[in-house]
Formats: sequence, structure tokens, C-alpha cells
Amino acid sequence: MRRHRLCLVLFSLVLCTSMSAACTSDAPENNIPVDNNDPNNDQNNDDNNEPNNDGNNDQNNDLNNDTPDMGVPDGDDEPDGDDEDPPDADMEDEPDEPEGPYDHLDGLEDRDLVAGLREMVEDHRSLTYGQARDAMYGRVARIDVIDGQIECIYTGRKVTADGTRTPGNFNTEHSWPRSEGADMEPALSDLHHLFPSTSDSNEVRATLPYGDTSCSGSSCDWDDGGSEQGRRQGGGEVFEVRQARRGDIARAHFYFSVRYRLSIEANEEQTLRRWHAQDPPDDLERARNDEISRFQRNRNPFIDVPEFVDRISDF
Ligand SMILES: [Ca+2]
Repeated sequence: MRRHRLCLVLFSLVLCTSMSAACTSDAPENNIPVDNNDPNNDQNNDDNNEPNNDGNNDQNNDLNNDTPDMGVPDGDDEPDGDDEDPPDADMEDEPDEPEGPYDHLDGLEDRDLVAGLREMVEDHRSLTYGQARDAMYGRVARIDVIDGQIECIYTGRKVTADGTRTPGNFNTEHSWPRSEGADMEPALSDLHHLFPSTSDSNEVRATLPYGDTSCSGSSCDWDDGGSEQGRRQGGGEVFEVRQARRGDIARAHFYFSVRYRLSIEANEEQTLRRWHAQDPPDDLERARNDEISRFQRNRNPFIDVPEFVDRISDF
């Protein structure tokens, strides 16, 4: 058996040697791409297609021909690193969290906070007084028209908007009195302190400071819809704003004080701080702030961040 098997092996060897071409063609190595049999050839061939092999001529070739060696990295390609900047920039943009508009004021108080807020609100886009009233009551822009109605800041009375600047018996209240710093532009037409009011309540308030009256309802010199005019405890005449809108008035005053560098008298400020706490911003007030910012490109920060009031000890 052994001799027989050995003969068979020898026979196979002889047969295979005589047919070497057929034997090697079946070898698995022949599946490897031809290029790899001679790795230097292609590079040399590519280079040989060019007039010279030095870098300078590569550059000339790139400049003069429309078929540069795209896939071959060389020193000349390095300046193309500029092309990689945009993806890098994008990568840097992506992780950036959106910065809140007031983030840079974190930790600031009193004068520093006032200065930071003033920087944000001053230099707003000033409207004319006519434009301001059109923005409030106009047919197109309607900051203060809700469901076709305009509501008095003081009395809560309503009138149907008619597109005029003095709808019904309404006119425009300067909550910071004109004679005390709001008679010139841009303060005159600054929407953040303008409110619709009945002409009656507007006249009664006149230039009175805001404050809590010692009277109540009909015992006051005047009252309508929860607002009152009378004497404050142990003091002079004041105008008390109804519960639902007293915070709006307080925040308008804080804004005006910061924006126009005007101080608020101590008694009045004390009242306004209380009103601010009693009537925090609601959706309507925030929506009004949004609307106003569309027109004059600044916001009332005390509506956005009510806590700012507590970080300012004296307006
Ligand atoms: Ca309110």
C-alpha cells in the first residue's frame, strides 16, 4: 500500500510540473489585484506621465492642466487645508448651547445690573407718537387690540377698535408722566410705558404718583373698576391701580427709570415693588412685550426676568 501511495504522489508531482501554468493559474494568489504584484510601478508610471517628478512641476501641472493628481497627497495640497476649516467651524458651532439674552448679567446687582440692562434697552428704534399709537390701536399693527377690543389699563373698560388713534372715549396714557421726563422723544413714544386708557381715568391720574390709597371704593375721591384716587395713609394724593394691572405699571416704571436714568421717589418705589410682587407677569403682558420688541427692538427686562427687581436696591 505504501509503495503504491508513493507512486501516486510522484506521478502527481511530475504531472503538475509539466503543466505548471495550469497549476499556478488555480492558485489563490492570482486573485490579488495585479497592481500589488508591483506596487512601485503605478506610482512610477503616474510620475512618468508628468514631465518631471519634482514638486515644482507638480504645481505647474496642477495649475496648467485640468487633470491634477487628485488622489495623490503631496506638499502642494497642504494649502487646501483651508478647505477643511468650514467643517471644523461647523463642529464648533454644534456644541454651542444657545445663550440666553441675559446670561451675561448673572451675578450682577445694583449699579452694575442697571448699567448692563440699560446697555440692552437704550438706543431702541424710536417711533413717532403717531406711529406708536398706530402700533397700539391701528388696523394693521394692533398691540393692544384683542378680539377687536381695547381695554383700559386702569378701569378694565373696553372699547371696540376703530383703527383711529383715539378709539371711542379712549386715549393714550403715559404712565411715566410727560411733564416728569416723558415729553420728548424717544421717551414720549416709548411703547413700554404707554397704555390705552379711558380719557376720564387718564385725567384723574394726571401726574399723581402711584400709591395705595387709605380710602376704599366709593369713599375715595374717584374709583372705577378697582382703581382709586385718594390720599395715601398719612400722605398726599396718590393713584392706586387695580389689582390685575398694577404689576404692569410697576414694571413699566422700572424700565423707564433704567432706560432714561430717572429715579423713582422712595414712597412710590416702595409701593411699586409691592405691586410688582402682587401682580407678576402673565401671558398677556409677556405677549405685549414681544409685540413691542417687534416695533422698537428692545424689551422690558423686568417682564422677562422679574427677579431683576430684587437685585436692584434703588431705582
Ligand atoms: Ca398684570
